[in-house]
Amino acid sequence: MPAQYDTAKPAATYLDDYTPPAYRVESIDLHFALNESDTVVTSRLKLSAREAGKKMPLRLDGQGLELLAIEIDGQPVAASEYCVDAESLTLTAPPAHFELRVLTRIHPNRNTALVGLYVSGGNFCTQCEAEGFRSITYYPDRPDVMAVYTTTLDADKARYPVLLSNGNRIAHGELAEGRHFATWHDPFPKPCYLFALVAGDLACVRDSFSTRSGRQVALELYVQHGNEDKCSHALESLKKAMAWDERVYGREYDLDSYMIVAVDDFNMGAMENKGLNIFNSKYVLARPDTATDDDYIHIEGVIAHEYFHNWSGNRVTCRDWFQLSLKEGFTVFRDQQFTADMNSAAVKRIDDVSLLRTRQFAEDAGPMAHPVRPASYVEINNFYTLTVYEKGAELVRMLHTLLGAEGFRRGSDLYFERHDGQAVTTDDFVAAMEAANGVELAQFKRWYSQAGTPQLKVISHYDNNARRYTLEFRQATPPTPGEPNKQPLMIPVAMALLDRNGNEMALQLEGETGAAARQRVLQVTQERQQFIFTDVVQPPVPSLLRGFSAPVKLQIDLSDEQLAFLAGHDRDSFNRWESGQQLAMRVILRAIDRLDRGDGCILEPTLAEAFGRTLADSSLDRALMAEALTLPSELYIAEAMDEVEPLAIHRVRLALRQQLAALHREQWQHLFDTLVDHGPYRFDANSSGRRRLRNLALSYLMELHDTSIQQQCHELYSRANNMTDALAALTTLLHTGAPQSDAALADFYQRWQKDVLVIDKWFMLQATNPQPGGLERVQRLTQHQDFSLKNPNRLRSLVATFCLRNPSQFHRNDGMAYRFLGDYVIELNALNPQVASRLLEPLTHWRRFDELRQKQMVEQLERILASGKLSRDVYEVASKSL
Ligand code: B3K
Ligand code: ZN
Repeated sequence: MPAQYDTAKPAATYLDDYTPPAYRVESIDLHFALNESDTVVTSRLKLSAREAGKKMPLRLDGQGLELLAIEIDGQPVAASEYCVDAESLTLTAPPAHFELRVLTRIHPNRNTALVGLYVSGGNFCTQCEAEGFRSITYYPDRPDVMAVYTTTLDADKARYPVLLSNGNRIAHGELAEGRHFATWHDPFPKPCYLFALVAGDLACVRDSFSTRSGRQVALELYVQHGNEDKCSHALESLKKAMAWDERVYGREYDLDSYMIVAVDDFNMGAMENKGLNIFNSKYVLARPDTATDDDYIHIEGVIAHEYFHNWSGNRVTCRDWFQLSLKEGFTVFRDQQFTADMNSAAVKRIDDVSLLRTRQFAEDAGPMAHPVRPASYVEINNFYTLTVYEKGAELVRMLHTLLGAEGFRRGSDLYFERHDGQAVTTDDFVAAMEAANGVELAQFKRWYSQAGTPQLKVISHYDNNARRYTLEFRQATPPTPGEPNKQPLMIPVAMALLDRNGNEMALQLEGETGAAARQRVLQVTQERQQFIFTDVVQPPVPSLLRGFSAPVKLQIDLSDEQLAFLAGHDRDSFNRWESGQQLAMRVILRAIDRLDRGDGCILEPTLAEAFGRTLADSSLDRALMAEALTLPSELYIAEAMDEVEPLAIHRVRLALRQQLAALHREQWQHLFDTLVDHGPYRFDANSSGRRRLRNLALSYLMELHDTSIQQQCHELYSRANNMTDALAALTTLLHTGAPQSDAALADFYQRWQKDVLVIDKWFMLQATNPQPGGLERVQRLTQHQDFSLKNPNRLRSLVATFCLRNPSQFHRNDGMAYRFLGDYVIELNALNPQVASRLLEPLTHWRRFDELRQKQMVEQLERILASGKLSRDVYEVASKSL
């Protein structure tokens, strides 16, 4: 059982309290006698005091462990020499060098929190990050204690033929009573959060990779029997990632084998345990008929992310959990670069920025706002956030922008060289960037310690006579919990000025000499700052924050016409897309304002024409065209409103889609008819871009509720040879309330009921259905035989998806959906605190809504807090939200 807390407040941990560990662990030798109900863990630690001559107590973390025996250098420890409580074992006065042997018993089959050692699908697996190792054995469970591991697994041979742990297998053999064993040794010292073991009956799909220095690495992918034909994409992605890291970062793999195990019950996406990654099967398994193009992209990205951690995370790790972004922000940046290189760079950037602006900006404006390097936490698992991951990646990207690709590479080389085998801080990372480039980044570092999204306001002025153009920047970061006053940040603004034909003008800053560039990066460092461009021969249209060069909210005084001009002309694909989105956003917000006046027409001519031009532009990349023709999401529109009106947002966005569908009906139909691919499914940028645009066209057409289009859509569903098309067709049938939808939904279930990942999609597409009666449908689905609270994927695909991705149904007027969410948080709190606390997120944003909704949401938060024994995870989020 996870630790539970009564009304007594669990304590916070502070960055400022950091002290180095009192003891070093030279090596750890583990033995697991594996049984589902009772597993006995024997650990032998070689310990030495860090400061010789200074007698210090040794505190080991441990949770939910039954202590069976404890010995120092072969002698039992007297009861007076140690003490045990619910969270630790302390040796009061141990020797300076000694061997500690501890025997504990745990119960993997009762582990519903999926932290530590647990059972999934009849197999044993582990999840130790951040603090799961303490549920396996007593140990200094902190990342700055790095040790060499030797691990022996001992299990029933028939049930668990495969026995895996980190590193290289050094011994194996038979034991009495049908058992067998395997011993693994990992030569690289590592923190315990990277420990892993797997025991089970699994199929192994093999491949190999030869490194640039000529070493052969065995690649092994372990999956449930029957899934062997869904492994090739993951293995190909892994090989691409290994080659890419050699090429772009000069990083080579270091062990003889790289293993990945796919499990169905997993709290998050995947885990980078040294040499033995454990993955949510969702990010491994793919076959054209079971996985969509998005799944293919995500699998490639997550496989690469975990692989990249081998250097950014494992070889160089974090000193403490406040430094989490050291490995996560950097590794997300690396996986973003990789995905951009493998696919469409522009689409990748658009997707990442959309995620950041809808979810991270909301986090940064809410009660859980925290800096990329937080200063305190109650439960570290609550800090695996969009801020630490996505905003953290933006900070690394800004360094890349400021230093240039080569300077950044010099910095990363120095970082890896200086800190290989160490546990370090984000300051160390920036220091390596500074030292390698001879620059000073003191002000830049504020990005790590200051929470909140800066607002960057720009006022432009053109002086016709003097031919001068002025950009005045004003930056301000709104207060966040515990941080009332904010300092100015260093904001890199990539920019160009466009002339009336859309050409980039030469940029000459006042007082500067030398060749004039056509794109440059301005460094905004003060609260108010002016940049004056000279010899500007005509009034320009500014293209600012190109590629989204800083995670800020840009506000600029452009007219609708100027936005439309940029949407048609900007050479920076991100800004081109962005200008169209801003234009659509203005139209939507104006229509929401007018809603009470019953004005049915939402579409304004500037937007209608901009859409028309995009639709007619055959030179545009298909995937980018699809991005440009997609209206801002309901979540992003909500971000732009002072008081969020989810029902109005949905109504207006839908009406706008209907009007765009009707106005451009012929073009949509033309796209649908001509983008059809007849051959077998191929996953590449071109074919997936075509599918994306074609399915988008279909979804617009379906808003017209025309029977012949509905038939075409149903036909696409029935005949599709791939999941991308089948799912897109089924989703739009259902979400537009087409008469074929019930039958198609039933057909889909019949066809895929044995494939859990596809059935997750079946739950998900119903959870996002915006048709009236959403809550009732979801409640009925919770009674479905395939729904389970214990499987995080299933729970997320129905309950979390409904609450987060179906805003108009979730925020219904009577508040019943909030109560529904409250019920699940309370129930899950006891089973799986990590998943429960994440589920809570939509309620934390209550301050953004009208008074009635605020009251209803607060009621649920209070009910959760009063519901009895709360996990630290849920307690922290619920209490900070009020
Ligand atoms: N490092 C893991 C996340 C662990 C989350 C623990 N609550 C996966 C990743 O970011 O690669
Ligand atoms: Zn990661």
